[in-house]
Amino acid sequence: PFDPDYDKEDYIMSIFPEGFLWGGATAANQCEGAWQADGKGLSTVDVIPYGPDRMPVARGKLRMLAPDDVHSYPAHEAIDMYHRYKEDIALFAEMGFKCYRLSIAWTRILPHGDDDTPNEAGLAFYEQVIDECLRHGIQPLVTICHFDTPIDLIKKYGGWKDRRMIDAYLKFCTAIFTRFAGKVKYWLTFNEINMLLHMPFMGAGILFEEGENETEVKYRAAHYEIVASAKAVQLAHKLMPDCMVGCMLAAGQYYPFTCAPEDVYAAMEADRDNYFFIDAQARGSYPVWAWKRMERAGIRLDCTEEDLAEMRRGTVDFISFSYYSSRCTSADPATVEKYKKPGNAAIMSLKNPHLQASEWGWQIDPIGLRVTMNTLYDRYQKPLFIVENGLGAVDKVEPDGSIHDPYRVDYLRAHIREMGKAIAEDGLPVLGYTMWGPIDIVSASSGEMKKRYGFIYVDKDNDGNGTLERRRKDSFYWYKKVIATNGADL
Ligand code: BGP
Repeated sequence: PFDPDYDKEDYIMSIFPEGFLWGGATAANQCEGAWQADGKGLSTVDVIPYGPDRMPVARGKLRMLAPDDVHSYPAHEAIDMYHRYKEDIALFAEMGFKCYRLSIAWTRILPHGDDDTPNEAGLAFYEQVIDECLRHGIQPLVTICHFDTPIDLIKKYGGWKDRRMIDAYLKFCTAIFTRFAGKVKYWLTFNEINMLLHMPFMGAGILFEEGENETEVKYRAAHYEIVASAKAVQLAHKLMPDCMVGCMLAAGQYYPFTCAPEDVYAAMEADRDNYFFIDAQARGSYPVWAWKRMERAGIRLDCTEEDLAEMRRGTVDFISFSYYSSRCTSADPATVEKYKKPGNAAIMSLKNPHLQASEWGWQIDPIGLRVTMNTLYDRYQKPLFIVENGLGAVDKVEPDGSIHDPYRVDYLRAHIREMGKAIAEDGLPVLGYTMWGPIDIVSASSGEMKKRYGFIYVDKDNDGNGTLERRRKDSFYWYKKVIATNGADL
């Protein structure tokens, strides 16, 4: 399935370190299904509908809170990994995975978000999944919160608008750290914490009230998540001495649309919107320009001296991030108007005329991954972990059942090559690479099954039809070879 003319002389000694954590990443709400099984409570992602209302709800512009608001739709059952995780993890093991990034659904553990007694069925489920990984020699990398704030905490506190979320989050952390100590070595506190700015409801359970200063609401919530992250890091190190805890950013360097100084400054400022969160989590304080920005915007954080002390004490051990593409911006309104991307991309970016795009308009820039890695390392001087990278595409099942996805191999090969250069030529310390969506799962932004990322095809369409049967795509065998040669044979 890969290029038969591949010149074996290109074989180079692997440039990836021994023990490099090759694998794949999913999120509970996008793969498990069983969205109300065994005591699980409702969370934000359960009430974000499929179709045209999806993004307005994700952005907190449209309310969808009560269960009877929620019309069951295909994404709810996802790919039923709740019952099929043994088969799926065995397929990951067949590819040779060293690491599997999964998230723990908050409301499987604390159905109401801050229950005093955890839901044993939820703990038991994730214990089975984690044990299955370990049985196959696969390191679990657990995302504590992946876009699934409990609905009952939105009703009780207004989600992350309220400081009391910090204690609820730490209750959740205590339950899972206590149960999985010694089994899970790698943890992430919040998935794509910066998405809170762009999709406040999906990212932090925020619903705006009439007349609220939306920017102030978002930055106050960001502060509470940052303090919660710092306290979780300290708690993790206390309960699981040999663990490593990372932050997680939706990354992608901003390029200036031209070399005009105004564009260069605009790109720097746009990057800072997102680095704001990681500066706080990795350095343990807000950069001076962040205070000046908030002052100018009339934003008052609810930030105490104790909060700042917690932030200093609770800095992360590594920087993890998702990378799908670089971004682009301009200071010129006419340029923005002309090149602004259509559709519902969560993070603003102009169309870069030098790049091709996927069917969903996500532009493809492998060199941008190397640029982003170097920027992140220069800024934080901590090990990196790429925990999402992949290509969403429409795959076709041939009459003989085979699925040829050279476009996915091309995308991943090009990005792994650039990651390799960042390691071998730039010398960056990188812990691992868990590409996004090793198995077809529900798209977060579109709620579709049609946007497939996987090495493993799942027979289910946007309308929920299908047998859920799993099939190996050509890329399955390619990635197996990549891992077997520790990245030497791409
Ligand atoms: C990131 C999320 C993942 C995943 C990924 C792919 O923002 O962390 O959950 O969804 O995007 O995006 P999509 O699923 O929208 O194609």
